[in-house]
Amino acid sequence: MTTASSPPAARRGVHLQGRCEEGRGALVTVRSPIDQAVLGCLRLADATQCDAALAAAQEAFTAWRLVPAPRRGELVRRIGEAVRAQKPQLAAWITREVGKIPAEAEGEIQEWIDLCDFAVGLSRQLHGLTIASERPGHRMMEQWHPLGPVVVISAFNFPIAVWAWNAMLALVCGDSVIWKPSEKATLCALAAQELVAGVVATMPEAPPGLLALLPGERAIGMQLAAAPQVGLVSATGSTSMGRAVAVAVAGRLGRSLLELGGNNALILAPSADLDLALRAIVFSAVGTCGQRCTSLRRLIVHRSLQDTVLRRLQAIYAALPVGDPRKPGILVGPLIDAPAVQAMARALQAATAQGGSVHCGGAAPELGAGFVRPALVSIAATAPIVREETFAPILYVMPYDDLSEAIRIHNDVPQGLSSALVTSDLREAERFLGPAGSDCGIANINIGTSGAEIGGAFGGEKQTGGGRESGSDAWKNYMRRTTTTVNSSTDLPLAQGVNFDVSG
Ligand code: UN1
Repeated sequence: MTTASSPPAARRGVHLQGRCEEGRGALVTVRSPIDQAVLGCLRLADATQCDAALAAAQEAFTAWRLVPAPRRGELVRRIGEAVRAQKPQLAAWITREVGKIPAEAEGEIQEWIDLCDFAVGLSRQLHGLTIASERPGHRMMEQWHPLGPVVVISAFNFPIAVWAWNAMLALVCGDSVIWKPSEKATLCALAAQELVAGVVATMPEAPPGLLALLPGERAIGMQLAAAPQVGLVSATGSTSMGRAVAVAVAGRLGRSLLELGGNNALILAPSADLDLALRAIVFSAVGTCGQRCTSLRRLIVHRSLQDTVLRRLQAIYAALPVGDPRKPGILVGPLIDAPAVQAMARALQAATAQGGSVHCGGAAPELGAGFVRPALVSIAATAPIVREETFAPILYVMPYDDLSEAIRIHNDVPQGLSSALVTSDLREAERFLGPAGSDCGIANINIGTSGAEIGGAFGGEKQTGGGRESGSDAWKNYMRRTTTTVNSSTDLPLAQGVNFDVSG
């Protein structure tokens, strides 16, 4: 366990190349998915350390909530400066530990920087409303107050950005944060934690325990989710993980914010600009080796375009530079681990068994154990496999004849994160964006499904979990609202005209 307040001697344990003995749980060895090189080893936190972090976060919260919000923003401003200065080093950790190409790893750190800028502005805009009262001499208003310690459970695929979306907002909102990163991306978390710990040390108002890191196994996540003093549990990852967290939080009537699986589709209409569409499709389908929640998994293509699009996609896929992401020009790095490679193989087998044709793609052991080539699969929209999210670069291609059918196919999956329509037809675009169109939290026109900016609310419906993180009014998740009525008159009129006269 590390907290921002850890004495320097303890923080020295957070050495990324070597062993970190600070935890008291299991000792894990971290290997790079690129070449299985050992990057370091660290001890995970145990249950006692989890309890200690919870107590420290509660204490930190009671102090931090009283620091004026713009001063809280000052801490985030300083964090943003430090992240700018260390962007290449942080991005390099993402490349080494989860295999992202440098451009995407730097993009992830840029999301942290952007979120800092957003949160600093927000620290002077945590606005409530004033509301007209029906009673003379009365005034109504809403206020937003800090909520409590926030637990962030993050996934390996955005090992820093998704924590940052949550943590930077939580900080300006007056909350303390405990971060349980993915077991597959602990070193990225240690690098980010070391940075914020250094910044917290520059600000006397920032209390010990304000930002804690608890690398741990599933049991630690569940212990955090069940803790009654936690104001919000924000969890990103698989639907099964999210369901377990949601049940634990609901069991104590707590608040959760879930960003879970996606099964994102793009509808390619006859009027589409095909060159633009192909670039959008390929970036969304193969970027991050298909391991974004927003990755494009289903291409619903108008039947008149199907042959041309498949031919052009096959040519692009055949030339895709797959390999060691540290080499120049590579666009697709490895999958995170061997189980991910096996899951991709299983999905391709299922697709074939269900009548699909695999045009290209699959394991590429000649490049290294974790490498795969992105797959293109022609398949019927009714095949059960297309309803599942496989965290790998598989693009299922299916035809449609009219837009109503395309939207029906589009929405006929359990998940509801991101969606796109490529069209030059305004009427089609507005139908897709309207109430009977895409049922996802993100609906795009003439761009792909992935690569959202931080300014919008990020998240989705159905099994994606319903949460919204990052921009827009997502900050309200991290605060509690009070509705207040102030009576400055000498009378006590009751609302709704109720008479309730008492004598005496
Ligand atoms: C995720 O995969 O959990 O929109 C987050 C995107 C990124 C964030 C993805 N900005 O693809």
